Amino acid sequence: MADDEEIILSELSDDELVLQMHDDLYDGLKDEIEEGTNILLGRGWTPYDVLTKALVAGMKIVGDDFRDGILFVPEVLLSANAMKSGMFILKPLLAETGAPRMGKMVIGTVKGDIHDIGKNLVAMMMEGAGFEVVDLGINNAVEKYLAALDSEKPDILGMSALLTTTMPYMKVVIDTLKEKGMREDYIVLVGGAPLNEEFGRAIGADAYCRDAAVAVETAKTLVSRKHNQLSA
Ligand code: B1M
Repeated sequence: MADDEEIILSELSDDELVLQMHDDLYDGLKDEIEEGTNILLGRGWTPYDVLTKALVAGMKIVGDDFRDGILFVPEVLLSANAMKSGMFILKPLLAETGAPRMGKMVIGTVKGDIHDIGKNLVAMMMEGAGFEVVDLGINNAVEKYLAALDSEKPDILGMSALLTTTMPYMKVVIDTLKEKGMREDYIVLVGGAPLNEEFGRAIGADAYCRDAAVAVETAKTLVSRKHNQLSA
C-alpha cells in the first residue's frame, strides 16, 4: 500500500488489522487503537484475545525498541496512552464474566516506580476472574500498602515493579509485614518484567507471577489453599 494512501481499519482482514494495530500502538495513535479494539470486538473477538493479541503483543514491540534505544520516553508514553485507551474499552468486558467472588486483592506499583500498564492488566484480569481489586496506583511507599491492608483486609497483596532499582523495595514491604507480625495474614504475589522466581523466593513472597494470566491462576490456587487450611 502506498504511504499516503489512507488506511480504512474496518476494511482490513483480522490479521491485517492486528498488525496495523501493532503499528498504531508503536506510533501512539490513541484514536486508531480505540477504533481497532472496537472493530475486533464487533467481529466477535473475545476481550481477552483483543488484549493479548492486539495490545499486549504490540506493546512488546514497543518495549523491545525502547530497550534497544530505537524509541525514547516521549514516544513510549504515547504508546502507553494508546494502550490504556484500548484497555479502558476492554476493562468492563473483562470484568463482566459473572465469575463467582474469589477473594480480594490490594495491588500497587512500588515506591519510585511509575510503570502501571502491567499492574493495570493484572488488576483487570483478576477482576475478570472474580476477585475484588483495590488498586493503589503507582509509587507506593510501605505506609500506603499497610494502610490499605488495614482498611481493606484483602486476601492478597500484589506488588509490581518494572525497574531493577525499584524491585528491592518489595522486600522492604515484606520485611515490614514480618516485623509487624502480619506477614502470614496475606498471600503476597509479586510481578514485573525484571523479576524472576528466584527473586520472589529470596524476598519472601508467596509467588512470582510471570504475567497476568499466571497471577490469576496463582491467586486462585493460593486463596483456595488458604481457605481450605482455615476450614480444616
Ligand atoms: Co520504562 N523502563 N522507564 N517507561 N518501560 C522499562 C521497564 C525498561 C525495561 C525499558 C528498557 O528496556 N530500557 C527499563 C528498565 C530497565 C531496568 O530497570 N533494568 C525502563 C526504564 C529505564 C525507564 C526510565 C528510567 C526511563 C528514563 O526515564 N530514562 C523511566 C522510569 C520512570 C519510573 O518509573 N521512575 C521509564 C519510564 C517509562 C514510561 C513513563 C515512558 C512508560 C511507562 C508508562 C506507564 O506504565 N504508564 C515506560 C514503559 C511503557 C516501559 C516499557 C517499554 C513497557 C512496560 C510495559 O508497560 N509493558 C518497559 C520495557 C519492557 O518491559 N520490556 C520499560 C507491557 C506490560 C503489559 O508488561 O509491565 O511487564 P509488564 O507486566 C506484565 C508482567 O510483568 C506481569 O504481568 C503483566 C501483564 O502480563 N506483572 C505482574 C507486572 N506487574 C505485576 C504485578 C503482579 C503480577 C504480575 O502482582 C501480583
